[in-house]
This record gives sequence, structure tokens and C-alpha cells, in this order.
Amino acid sequence: MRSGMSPGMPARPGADAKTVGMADRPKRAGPPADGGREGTGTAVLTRTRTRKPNLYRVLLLNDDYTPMEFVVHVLERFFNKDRAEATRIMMHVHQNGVGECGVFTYEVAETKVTLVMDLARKHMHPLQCVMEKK
Ligand code: TYC
Repeated sequence: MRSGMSPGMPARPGADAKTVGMADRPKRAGPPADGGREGTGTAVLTRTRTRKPNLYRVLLLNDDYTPMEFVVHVLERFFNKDRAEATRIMMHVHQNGVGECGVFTYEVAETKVTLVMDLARKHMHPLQCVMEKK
């Protein structure tokens, strides 16, 4: 046989020419991708992978000057706390130096930190709000 030829190939190119279609494509090795269910009417549910988002704690830090009522207001306005819960968190920060306002995805946490810091700056309070990866 001539070099570059394989068994079954016509010796003269085009001698047995025919249109090459999908049926002529090389068959995959191994079992069919549908497990041989094609045309059987059997539905297959495949698991779609989901990924847990990275979560971030938003924290308030204590200082000696920000009024307690302002901190309570911040917790009500930006963290959807009722007055009792906001007061509890504010007092926790006041007594322990730091406290959690909530846990959020990155962009939400970042937005809350910015909103709190902007309001504190506008009122000239030294309140600090930060985020940390859980
Ligand atoms: N320590 C402040 C005060 O005595 C109150 C305060 C609480 C400030 C929480 C900041 O994150 C804070 N006025």
C-alpha cells in the first residue's frame, strides 16, 4: 500500500466519491452520551452544580463620641433591625468594642459599609463600619 493510505480507501482519489454527511462522521468511542435512551421517551434529570456565595460580616466598631441614638438609627435604617434589636446590638458594640450588624454577599456588604460611613461622615461622627470575610 502507498504511504498515507489506510485499508479500504480507494486507490484513486474521487473514484468512489460521495457526499460526506453527519452519518459519515467518526463514531465516538465508548457508550452514547444519552446512555442509549434516545427515542425511549425517558427523561433524564441532571444535577446542575450550584456554588455557595462568599459571605461577609458587616461590623460596627465602638468609639467614644458617636451618640448611641445615631447607632441605633443606623441599625434600623440600613440593617432592618427593630428598635429593640438595634439597641441590643448597639449596647453590645458599646460594651465589647465590636458587633455584627448582618451577613451579606460581597456587593451588598460593601454597599452597606459605604452607606453607613457616608451618613456618619455627613453627621461628623467617627463611627466606623467594616466588613470581614466569614
Ligand atoms: N460608645 C458610644 C457612646 O458611648 C456609643 C457607640 C455605640 C458608638 C456603638 C459606636 O458602634 C458604636 N456614645
